[in-house]
Amino acid sequence: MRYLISLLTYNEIENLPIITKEIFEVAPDVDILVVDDNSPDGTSDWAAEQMQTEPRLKLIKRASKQGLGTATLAAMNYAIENEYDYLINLDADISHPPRYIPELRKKAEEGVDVVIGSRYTKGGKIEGWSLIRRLMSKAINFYARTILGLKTKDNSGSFRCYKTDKLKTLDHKKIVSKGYAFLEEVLYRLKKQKATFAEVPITFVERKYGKSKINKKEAITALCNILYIRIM
Ligand SMILES: Nc1nc2c(ncn2[C@@H]2O[C@H](COP(=O)(O)OP(=O)(O)O)[C@@H](O)[C@H]2O)c(=O)[nH]1
Ligand SMILES: [Mg+2]
Repeated sequence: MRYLISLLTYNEIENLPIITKEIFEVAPDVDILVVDDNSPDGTSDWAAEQMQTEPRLKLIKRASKQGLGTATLAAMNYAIENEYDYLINLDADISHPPRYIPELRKKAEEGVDVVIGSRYTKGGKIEGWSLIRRLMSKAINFYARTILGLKTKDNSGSFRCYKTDKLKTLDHKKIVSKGYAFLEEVLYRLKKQKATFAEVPITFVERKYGKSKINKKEAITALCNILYIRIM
């Protein structure tokens, strides 16, 4: 089975070298695709230089910051065009420990279309979040589950393994979310395509280096998008 691991990056220069090394340690047979939005900190320069000696590393460099949703779509298209069997996405900030990759793969190869590395299934944990951040994340998940009718517990995290054949059934023109709501929207659209889902517990660790890219405006846009997806 051919696996593509995607890492979406915007200013992740401290994290990218560490996470790529950790991924290749637990999964030496995969390729890693970095989708970088012209990070001012030179994240893509690091990737471009590494690629000269590391053929498993691939790079899509986009002209400007265009959002997590469109970056994920770029990775999905790359996986389809280059005939990978599965696409696994992790946040590049090392919040999603690569040691769980083998468990996601195992579950996927049992025949599940979408395997979620989940903070909210039994055994899942979060390290380094304040009470308020936990409550906000829980509230967003409750909101998305209620509005979109999702049965899965962690719908706002991006640590997932998708079967590429299932991704081919998505109509990209229908996807409205450019930013963070993409995570919920893609589950909703895959559910409509009769995809099967499973959750594998993970311990999420808040980033040590760099800054989160979500801000108030992005968060509000995401909430509005979720509602819009349901009523349109
Ligand atoms: N290419 C790209 N990556 C992004 C964008 N927004 C966020 N990311 C990346 O997506 C991942 C998750 O973002 P992060 O800021 O950690 O969000 P949080 O974990 O919800 O606080 C990180 O690897 C970011 O660098 C974007 O607009 N473009
Ligand atoms: Mg993060």
